[in-house]
Amino acid sequence: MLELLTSETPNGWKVSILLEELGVPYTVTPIALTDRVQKQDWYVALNPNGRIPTLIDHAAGDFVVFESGAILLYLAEKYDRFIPADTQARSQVIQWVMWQMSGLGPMMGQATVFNRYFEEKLPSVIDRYTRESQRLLGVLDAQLATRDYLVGDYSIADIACFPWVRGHDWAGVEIDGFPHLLRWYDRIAKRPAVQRGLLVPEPPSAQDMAEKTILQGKTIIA
Ligand SMILES: N[C@@H](CCC(=O)N[C@@H](CS)C(=O)NCC(=O)O)C(=O)O
Repeated sequence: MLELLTSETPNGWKVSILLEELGVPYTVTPIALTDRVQKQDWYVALNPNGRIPTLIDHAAGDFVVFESGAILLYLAEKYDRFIPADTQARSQVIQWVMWQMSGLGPMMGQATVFNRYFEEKLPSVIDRYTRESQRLLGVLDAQLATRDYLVGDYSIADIACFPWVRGHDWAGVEIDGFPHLLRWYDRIAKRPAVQRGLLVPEPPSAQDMAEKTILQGKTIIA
């Protein structure tokens, strides 16, 4: 059995969406980021970075995977799905996963922190992260101008990027000027497995959300 330790954030949803797409059984252990459970010793022993998500493959000797991109690759390779077999096409998918992990995720994460959580509003910092996020969304838009998905068929490249694009509003980044990206977004948002994955773990109550925004300046999404 697979166990996903996660929270309701883009990096967590990448993995729950893939698990739902795969249709394999898994259990969910919710990690309350605002209670800093991700910094507790037992969790850091699994995930040295002290962040979500973490996957444990109990059927493979309790094998642990941290880093959402590595988890996507592990699952795609384990089940041989959502990643092409051809070496070059596979490389292209991995390139976009790397791009998301090193660019889109961190920049949108920082845009979220400085637009949303930081009490002090720092115009040059906000400008930097908002513009860089917008530039990266433009890269996606250009790639999608001539294709339905980032590389060939729907793959872990799309799954990696989707939750971050979805979070653009919360991050304070506009996507109206990106028609190809919007079409891709709508196409993926319609998938039943994606809709199920976005409900893992159970969405927080309105009160939890209010408490979240009180934690200004704390990196709960990055
Ligand atoms: N590169 C990591 C980033 C993980 C990450 O930043 N997770 C955030 C939620 S999206 C988190 O756990 N934040 C809590 C914290 O920073 O303590 C990955 O992709 O797994």
